[in-house]
This record gives sequence, C-alpha cells and structure tokens, in this order.
Amino acid sequence: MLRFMAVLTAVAMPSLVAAHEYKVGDLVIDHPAAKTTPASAMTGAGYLTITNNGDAADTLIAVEADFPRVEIHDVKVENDVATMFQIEGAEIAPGESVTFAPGGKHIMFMGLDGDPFEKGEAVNATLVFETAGSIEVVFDVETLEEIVERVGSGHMHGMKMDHGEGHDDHSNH
Ligand SMILES: [Cu+2]
Repeated sequence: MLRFMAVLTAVAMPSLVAAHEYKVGDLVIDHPAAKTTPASAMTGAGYLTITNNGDAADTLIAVEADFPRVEIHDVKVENDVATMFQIEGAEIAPGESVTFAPGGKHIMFMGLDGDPFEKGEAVNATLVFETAGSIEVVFDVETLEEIVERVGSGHMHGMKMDHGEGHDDHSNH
C-alpha cells in the first residue's frame, strides 16, 4: 500500500523590512533604499537616514557608485512646482538625523542608460563623509510606496515635479 505523506516545510522567512543599517564613526546610516525605475529611466533616486551621535557636525560630501555621475540633490518648491537641484553636501548636526526621502533630499544616480533599478536588486555605493570618512553601503531597490511608507514623503498633493539643470527625466522623482 502506498502512503502519501505530506511534507510541510516551515520556512522562516526573514523579514524584507529588517533593519539595514551601517555605522561609521559617530554616524548611523539607516536603510539605504533606491526607488524602482521605469525601463527608460536615465536616473535613479536613493534615500536613507543619517543620524549623528557625535558632538560635532559632519557632512555627507559625496556618494560614489558605478554610474557616470552620482550627485546629492535637494528639492525646492516654488509656485507649487518642485525643482530638484544639486547640493554640495548634506550636513548632519550633532544629535540630529537627516532623512533623504521622496520629495526632498536624495542621492541621484545618473546615467542608468537601459539598466533600470528593479525591485529586489541592490545598488552598491560608498558614502563619503567629511569627518567620519567613507563607508560602503547597499541601497535595496524598493517601490516608491515602500520607501514612502517607511520614511515619509516631501511630496505635496498635486505637486508637479520639475527637474533642474542636467537632466529631464520627469518620471523619476
Ligand atoms: Cu535628483
């Protein structure tokens, strides 16, 4: 007699939103994430939170990654139109956190050129701080909704995004 045995395999799935943080000097970098992009996108945006547990300010002065250009951007709003622009660095005051979030500060990965960011991928990058030095991090590629759910959004209702100098991919911020 044949007996069929159902084998139930209980797999403990690690949470996809598990903590994902890095430390360098007095800084804690929480959950770097890059937004999924459409296939035609030339740019991708990365977000993260940096907390300064030290006694002195530090500044994110550069981000290095395997793209033609990587810039640090912020967004300004005039007449209900948000325009992004490059900034030289992002200062994190002692005891404070700075969150890069959709609609606000972001890391701009430029020159994707046919290789979009797809859900589940990872983007390797190096963050360079004025005082704390450099640290390699991984930006998990997530949907905009996932990122906004975690870090919020600077977007306002009905806001039209417009890009500043340098590129004009309107779909990607
Ligand atoms: Cu940008």
